[in-house]
Amino acid sequence: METVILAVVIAVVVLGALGGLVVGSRRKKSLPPPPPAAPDITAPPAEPHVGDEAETPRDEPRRTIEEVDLPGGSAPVVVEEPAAPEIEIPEPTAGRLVRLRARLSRSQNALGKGLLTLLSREHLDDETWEEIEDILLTADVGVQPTTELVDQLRERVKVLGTRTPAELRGLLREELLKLVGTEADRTVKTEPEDRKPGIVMVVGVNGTGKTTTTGKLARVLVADGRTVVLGAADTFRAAAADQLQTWGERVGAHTVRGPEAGDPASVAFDAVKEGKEMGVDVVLIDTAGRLHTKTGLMDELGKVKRVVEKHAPLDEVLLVLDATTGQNGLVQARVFAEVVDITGIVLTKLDGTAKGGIVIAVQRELGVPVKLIGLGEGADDLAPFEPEAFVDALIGE
Ligand SMILES: Nc1nc2c(ncn2[C@@H]2O[C@H](COP(=O)(O)OP(=O)(O)OP(=O)(O)O)[C@@H](O)[C@H]2O)c(=O)[nH]1
Ligand SMILES: [Mg+2]
Repeated sequence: METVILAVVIAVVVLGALGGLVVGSRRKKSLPPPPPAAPDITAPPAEPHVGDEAETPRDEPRRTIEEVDLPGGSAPVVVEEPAAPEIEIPEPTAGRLVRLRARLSRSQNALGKGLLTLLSREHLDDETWEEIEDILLTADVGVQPTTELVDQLRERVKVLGTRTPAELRGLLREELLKLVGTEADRTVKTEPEDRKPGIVMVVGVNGTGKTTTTGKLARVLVADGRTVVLGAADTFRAAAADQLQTWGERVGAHTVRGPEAGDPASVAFDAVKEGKEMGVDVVLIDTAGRLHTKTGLMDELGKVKRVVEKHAPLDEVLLVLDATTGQNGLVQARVFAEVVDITGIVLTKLDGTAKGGIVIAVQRELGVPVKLIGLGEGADDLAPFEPEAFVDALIGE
């Protein structure tokens, strides 16, 4: 009899402990599932009940306590809503070049200061004029524009007679502005009058800053209240489309992408198609970097343009040139211009070079204006090109 009482007590204690675990698990979800109960050989065989046969056999795998859906909302949340990406508000575009001017002058000042110092010399002999020429050539202004500038300056300095620093600065500013040009229309054409969306394609050799520029430009447009679709027509690398998409997501712009190593022309075509369907204002197409010397790749670019133009003519074809590559940029520019009609130049990385004179040289080469300049890796470090602000940055204030 005593054994029976002892067995009952043990059974009650075991059950109580189990019950405690269950209750505990309601409060604290991190508890591990209980160890499987040892078969109680001392307990008396339980009376059979109706429906016992229908019970789940004991040796079948069963849900652990952790998996049981408990009342009271303490069950683990299985489907987690992905956090909506935070949409950034890009900086306003007005006055960007003025804001970024310090970046430009940091590397360009050598040009302006050097010229002004030389021009202030008491005797402007041939040697001094040669030094002035050298400075301009080093800054990548190019031979022809340099000659013109020096001839003009020589003439005007002679007429001027005595020279104050302010006068010299004024002369230099005027002559540089003449070379840079103040007449050209430098607006990036994104909104044709008769249809939507505007179509912009970005081209250039490897690593010049095409994707970055496309992303920055999307931000500029969004900041100005436009809606944008991005076309990832760089199908060479999967990472390229990801890179563009990341830029798009930051400002809430949709990115159209295709399979890796797919046909870039068809991605570009689809991007415009989706842009039309979505009714957005502008479609920006990023293309793969390609060496101007590889004819196959250049032909492919021509095809991208032709295929997109089944929708509508391109409003802008922007050639992205890395300012630090200097004169080599001119050769690239020439070849790209032959394959796709370039309508504007973006000069990137002007924050890291004293070769700002390339602005003058490349415009001459193509007869196409510089429309945008890149002044850093930051998301809003792209500025509309303003000749006055640029020249002021070159020669310092
Ligand atoms: N300092 C500076 N860096 C820049 C500027 N524009 C782009 N870059 C950097 O240049 C590098 C290349 O930029 P991407 O936009 O990937 O160049 P890409 O032309 O798309 O390159 P591919 O697609 O490989 O041909 C990145 O590290 C950019 O951050 C700029 O204006 N200033
Ligand atoms: Mg790229």
